[in-house]
Formats: sequence, C-alpha cells, structure tokens
Amino acid sequence: MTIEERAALLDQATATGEAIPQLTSSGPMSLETAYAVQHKGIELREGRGETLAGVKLGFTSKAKAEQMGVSDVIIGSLTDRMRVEDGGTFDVGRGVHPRVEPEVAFRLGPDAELVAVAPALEIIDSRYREFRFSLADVVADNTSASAFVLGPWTKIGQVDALAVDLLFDGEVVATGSTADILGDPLRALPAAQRMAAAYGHRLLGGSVLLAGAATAAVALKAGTHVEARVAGLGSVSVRTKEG
Ligand code: 0L1
Ligand code: MG
Repeated sequence: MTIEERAALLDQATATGEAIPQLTSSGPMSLETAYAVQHKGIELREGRGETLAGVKLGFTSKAKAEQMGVSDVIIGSLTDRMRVEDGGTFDVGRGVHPRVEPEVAFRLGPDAELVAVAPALEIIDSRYREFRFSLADVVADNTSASAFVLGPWTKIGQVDALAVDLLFDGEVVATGSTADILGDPLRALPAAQRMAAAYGHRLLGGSVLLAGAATAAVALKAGTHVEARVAGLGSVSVRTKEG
C-alpha cells in the first residue's frame, strides 16, 4: 500500500467512525513512513479547508511508555476543526471509540517559545479496531488525535506538580499530577522541538502545544459533563452528545 492509500484509509475511518485493521497487519511500517502517512492525512484535512492549530505529544507518561514498550514520545498535529470551545459539545457518535484525557496546554509565541498555560482536555480516538496498535500504527493515525478543549490561559509559573482531577458529571473518575507529564510539562517544549525537527512538524507562533496526559484516558459516552481541574490553573469542560 502507498503512503497515500494508507492515509486515505485512516481518513475514511475518521469520517465514518468505522474502525479499520492495523496498517501493520499487512506488513511492517517504519517510523519514517508512519510520520509520512500522518502528514499526508493532515494534507487531506488542509485540502478541505482545515488549518494547523498546533501539535500534541503522546506517550509522555512513564506508565504509558512502559505499557507500549517505547522509550520516546510521539508527536501529532492539531487542526482548527479539532478544537471544541470550553463548555462546548462533542458528538461521540462521530467517533470510533473516543476517550478523554486531562492535559496541560501551552500557547507558543512568535519564536515558538512558551507564553501561556491552560488546563486542557484531549479527546483521543484510535481509528484501529479495539484501540489496539503498534507504535508505527498510532503515529500514522496522527497519535489518535480527535479533538481538544482549552481552558483559560494564564501566565506560566511552576507547573511540575499540580494535582489533576478528571470528573464526569461532577464525580471524580481519575486523578493524577502534572508530574506525570514528562516529569514536568515544561519539558514538552524541548521534546516537541526535537520531534518536530526530526519528523517535519511545524511549531507556529500563536499555536497550541498539548503537553500530554496527567491520567490514563477514560472512555466517553453520550450525555456526560466532562471536566478537568488542574490545581492553580482552573478548569475546562465539554459536554458529550450523540447525533
Ligand atoms: O495523546 C495521547 O497520549 C495518546 C497517544 C496515542 C496513544 C493512544 O491512543 O492511547
Ligand atoms: Mg493526549
């Protein structure tokens, strides 16, 4: 299969919400090819009028990296159409099997420096059956990126050990700490710079850097008020619906 064919399969699965077999089930795929597939998928989105809104990191927690048997982070791209307003609505019916993670986001300045921080929610949704994939598969699938929600921006202070709660309808469903994001979410910038240089991502002024998850991802169903609270940074929320 060509890079274009692999990107088209993933793009189709995103549009229909129908899971596909892992791309690597029909043969091995190098990390370089996987990132080429990811970029082709973003090009398809740009061809439909979407614009780049930022980048995201995955596998930023030691536990997740160990679970996947990997020793480095992965990088994906965010577009404007993936963004849901704080307090807005996300249609779970559009996805395959969406999950949510509480995160920390940074806004980049003109020289791709960190200028502001916000609590964030990332909705991830693997396009592969049973949410199962190899490293190359998930990279090709734009690191499972589906949607993101940003809370209020504030000036950056110490963010290395802030308590994080994920709540569904006011009940805590997961707790963690920003320390689980690379030991300190500020490390997301050098990690993103390194990955962007290696794999051709753009760190644009004014764009967003989703630093990584502070807890494991939790499955979403319709009709839920989902909120992340990050101590000292405030909260961010989204409501899920179906159809
Ligand atoms: O944003 C993330 O941490 C997810 C990275 C991809 C792995 C997954 O889908 O769980
Ligand atoms: Mg994430």
